[in-house]
Amino acid sequence: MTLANDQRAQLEALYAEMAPANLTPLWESLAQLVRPQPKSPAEVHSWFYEAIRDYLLRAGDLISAEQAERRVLILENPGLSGQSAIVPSLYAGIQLVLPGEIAPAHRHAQCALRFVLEGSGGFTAVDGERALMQPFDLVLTPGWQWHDHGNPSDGPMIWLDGLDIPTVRHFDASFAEGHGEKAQAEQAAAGATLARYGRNMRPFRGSAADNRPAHQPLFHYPYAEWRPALDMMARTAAIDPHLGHALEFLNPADGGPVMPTIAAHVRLLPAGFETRGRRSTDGTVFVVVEGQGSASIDGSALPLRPRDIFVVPSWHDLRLRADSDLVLFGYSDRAAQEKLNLFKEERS
Ligand code: GTQ
Repeated sequence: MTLANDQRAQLEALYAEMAPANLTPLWESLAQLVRPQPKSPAEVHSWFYEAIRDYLLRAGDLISAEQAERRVLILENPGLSGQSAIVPSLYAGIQLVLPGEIAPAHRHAQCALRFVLEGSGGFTAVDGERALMQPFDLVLTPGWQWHDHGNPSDGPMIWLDGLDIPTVRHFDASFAEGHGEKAQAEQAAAGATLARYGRNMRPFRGSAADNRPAHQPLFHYPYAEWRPALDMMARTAAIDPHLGHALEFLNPADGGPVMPTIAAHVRLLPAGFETRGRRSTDGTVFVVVEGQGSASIDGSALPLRPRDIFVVPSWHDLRLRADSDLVLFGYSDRAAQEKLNLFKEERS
């Protein structure tokens, strides 16, 4: 906006007068508010697993899981300092549960996923049913379901927590409560829901209406099942030049994303493969599961090594290169964006 000096001076005086009345002029900020395309305040960033692990284990010497309620180091985007957010809509943290510990039962409006990075035999119990966690399993805690975490194994359990905390904060819709009991009483045998809903089947009770699950019944997506599925896909399907061999985790109740706000997927890029560029409006958090390679994001390169975590905010061109077979897990706010008719992608 070009303004004559005296016009600018008079306008500034007017703004100063109206400020105590909590009024501001749109024309000074319109171009920032209604942008021609996304320009995220979040930055591309990566975290090295070994560095996080070190700090987390040191925290483990100083505070118990029970004292902390959740002993987690937040992965805070350097462009969103103080906001406990990895992209504007999503949170990521790394949680530690040491042998013998319990992270007490609670529930909250926020949806959560866990992606296991280290340890075997710990569990997340959701509404009284345990999911026994193995490396690279995906475990969900949909909103308002009781959950506690425990670790009867003899090594540390470490996983990535992905939640929609900033989205819930944005809508001023946070509710949470403690359970009262540290750990929930067992309501169902471990693996009961996985057996009923995790194999593309559902309990048969007669009519289709009676068979249809009412909500998201499945909360455990084991590595032992998704990893061979990716391999089989790589042997039998044409590769997507922009995504590699990619599989989305589904809510078996409706075939949609795993939770109302969060979508999650895995992908396999065979050694030597390089994706073409793609950008999308869903800020995405990635975990490297296996292999070595690199990501090129708007032209700058990030090395990729197992268990490192990196974030690609909205509308950044992403290209991936696999030096060895490269397997990635990713979650994003696409589930929310699609409901709001906001999601867009562009492939080059
Ligand atoms: O495990 O319930 O990283 O409530 C942040 C908030 C984990 C959890 C987090 C939570 C949890």
